[in-house]
Amino acid sequence: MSLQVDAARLTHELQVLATFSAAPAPAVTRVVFTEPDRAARAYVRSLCTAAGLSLREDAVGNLFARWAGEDPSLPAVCTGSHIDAIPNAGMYDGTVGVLGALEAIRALQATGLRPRRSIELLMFTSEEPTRFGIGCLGSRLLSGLTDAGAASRLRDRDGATLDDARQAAGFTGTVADVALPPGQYTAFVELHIEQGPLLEQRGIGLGLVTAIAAPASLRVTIDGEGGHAGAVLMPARRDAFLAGAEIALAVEAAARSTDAIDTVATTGVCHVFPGAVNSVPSRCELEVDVRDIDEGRRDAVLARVETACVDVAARRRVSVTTQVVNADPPARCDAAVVDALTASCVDAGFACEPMISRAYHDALFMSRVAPTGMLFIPCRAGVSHRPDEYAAPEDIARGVHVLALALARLAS
Ligand code: HGY
Ligand code: MN
Ligand code: MN
Ligand code: MN
Repeated sequence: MSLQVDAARLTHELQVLATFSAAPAPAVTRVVFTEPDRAARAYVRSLCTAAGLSLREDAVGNLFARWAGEDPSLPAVCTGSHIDAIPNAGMYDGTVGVLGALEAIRALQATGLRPRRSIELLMFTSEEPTRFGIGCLGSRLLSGLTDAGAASRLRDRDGATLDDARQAAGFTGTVADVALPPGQYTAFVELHIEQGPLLEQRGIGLGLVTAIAAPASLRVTIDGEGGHAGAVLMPARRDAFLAGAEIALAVEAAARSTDAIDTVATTGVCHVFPGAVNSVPSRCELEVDVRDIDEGRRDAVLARVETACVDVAARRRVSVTTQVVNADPPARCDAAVVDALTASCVDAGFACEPMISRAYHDALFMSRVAPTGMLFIPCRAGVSHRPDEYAAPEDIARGVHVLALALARLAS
């Protein structure tokens, strides 16, 4: 199959998409349902429409763009990723798997291929935890892991509910209808930047993901006693932030305690109240992210953090409450899908190697409802979730080329 990936067009589209941001370039901030997200969604919809795909969106903004196959009654092959971005992020995380998948479809269309099965591009809503505190909200709901009741209890920092936010963005359907019917797809493949340094270090252009690490996140709320920074003497203080600081250090110690390089933990969010330089913090809220490819080891870290919270609470005479927001199992990718990706790399004459994903992805949840695989491309120095995140056009084009061959193979 003489496949032509239009790398220049794709590079341009990624650059246009990056302009829909709440932060100045080169940073990208695109939080779900905010104005930049809504403008970005409209742009992606316009590109999918121009490619002749039939579009639909569900109640939480998952976008489905379908290229009808010869037999539309057959379960489709699905590919996709996300376009939302955490604050001060880069322009390739997720977007390569959305616009790259669109380019793969366009390249296949240009060959005159008519796939037996339909091929559907799925752009997942709210993959990042930024607004509602939990990652992969769209794919969790699609997989049925999160139900409408749990989703209705989600709030952002302004107290807005998921329903408030989605309806304001024009998504007015019923969240209970989001879950995919069984057997909707025969395969799901996500193209994504590695978000790590291994491919670049090894000089390999393509990574075949065999497993996706098990993510967990914890919310820690510390309540002490505030007061005047000048008047409250040190022995009398019950400083909520300092208790939080000890807990954050305990998070780091817990991750290091496993002696396994695959265990990671981060206290990425810290809110201090009332947040005045001359007021002793009365409350501190932490959000903690813990991951490992071994679920038991990950859970042992969570347990150590909980124990540290009890210890700090007693020693510092503060109250500490914890809430596990999510603690998901790791995912193993489907051997047949990995084989299809491997065969496509071989057909195209590209080197590839198996690897694990330390980042989580929508594929982690799609693996619950469809045989799933992921294809990684290198990103410079492994940097991601930073404005200097970068993937070279030739690496992106190579990933799109292999994705296209794999989609054609899976849809035949
Ligand atoms: O955090 C993650 O692993 C993903 O990039 N949201
Ligand atoms: Mn991300
Ligand atoms: Mn991502
Ligand atoms: Mn992802």
